[in-house]
Amino acid sequence: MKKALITGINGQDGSYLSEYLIKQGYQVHGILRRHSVAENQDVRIKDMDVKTYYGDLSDEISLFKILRKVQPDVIYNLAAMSHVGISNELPIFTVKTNSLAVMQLLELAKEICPEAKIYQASSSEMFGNSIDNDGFQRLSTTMNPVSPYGCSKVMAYNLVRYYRNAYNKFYCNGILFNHESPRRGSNFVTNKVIKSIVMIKKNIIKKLELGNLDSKRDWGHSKDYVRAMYLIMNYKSPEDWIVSTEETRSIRDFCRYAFKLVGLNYKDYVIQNKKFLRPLELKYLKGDSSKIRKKLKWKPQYTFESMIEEMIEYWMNKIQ
Ligand code: F7E
Repeated sequence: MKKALITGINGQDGSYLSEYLIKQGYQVHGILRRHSVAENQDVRIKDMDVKTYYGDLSDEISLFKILRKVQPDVIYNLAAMSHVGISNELPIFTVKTNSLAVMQLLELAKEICPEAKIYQASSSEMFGNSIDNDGFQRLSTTMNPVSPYGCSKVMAYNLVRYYRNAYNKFYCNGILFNHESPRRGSNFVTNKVIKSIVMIKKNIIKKLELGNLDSKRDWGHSKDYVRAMYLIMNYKSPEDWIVSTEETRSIRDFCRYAFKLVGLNYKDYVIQNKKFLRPLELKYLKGDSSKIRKKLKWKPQYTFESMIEEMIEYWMNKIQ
C-alpha cells in the first residue's frame, strides 16, 4: 500500500484529497496543528480512515520525526497561512510558514525519504496583477505578487523548481486558481457570502459587509482540484501545472447569482466596509489550464452554478 503524507490535512483541500487518495488505495497520513478548540482540531477529517500526527511545518523537529516514522511515497504540501488579506497582518509568520518551512520540508525529505515525490500547493496569487494580452495567466506569465502571501508562495514555487532540477527529484508545483466548496473557511469571500445569505434568509442577520466587489476571480471546486493534484503526481515527469476553470467573475457577479438563487437582490443587503479592503488588490484572475486539460485529460466537473448551489444547500441544512 502506498503511503501519502498530507500537510494541512484538516483544511478544505486536505480533507477532499484524503477522501480521494483513500479511494485510490493509499494509506493516508496527515499533520495536524494543535488547535485551542479541541473540536476544531480535526473537524473536516474526523470520520476518515487517516492517521494523524501533531506537528507544524515550521517546527522542524516535528517534521523530522513524522517523515522518519511515516516514510511516505508521496507528500502533498497543502499546509499554509492561506488567507491573503490576513497575510498583511501576519507577514513574518506567513513567510516562515509558506516559504522557509517549505525549504525545511524539501531539505528533510531529501535526507529522510529521498525517493518521495512532492506536490507543492502553489497559487494564482503569485501572478499579482500580471495579465497576458489575451486576458489569461499561464506558466510563462510574469509573477508580480501583490501580497505577503503571494510573495511567500513565489519563493516556495522557486524552491521546488530548484530542488527538482538540482537533485533530480519528482517535485511539482500545481498553480491552483481559487477553489471553493462547503468546506471552505468562512472568512474567504465565497463561503462568507453564502453563509451570510442563508443567515439573512433565516432572519439571523440583516446585512453583509464586504470589501472590494469589483475584483474578479477564476473560481473552481476543491473536489475537482484535488483530482488534478493526483493526476499531476502520477504523470510520467515532474512538471508545473495551472489548474483553473478558464472563466472569471467579479465578487459582485458572485453575490448577484447567489442572492438570486434564494429569491433576494444583493443590492438590498450588501454594504461595503473598508475594513475588508487590502493595501493592494489583485484585480483579475483567469487561468489558462490548456496544458493539464490536454496532457492529463483533466477538466472540472462542477460549474460555477452547481458549486454555489451545493454551498447554499450545505449551509441551509447546517444553520437551523
Ligand atoms: O478573496 C475580495 C478580496 O479571500 C477573493 C486563497 O485560497 O485564492 C484565495 O485567495 C476576493 C478578493 O480569496 C471580501 O479582496 C471582498 O479580491 O476569498 P478571498 P483570495 O484572496 O483570492 C488564492 C488562489 C489562494 O491561493 C489563497 O490561499 O474577494 N473580497 N470582500 C473579500 N475577501 C474576503 N476574504 N472577505 C471579504 O469580506
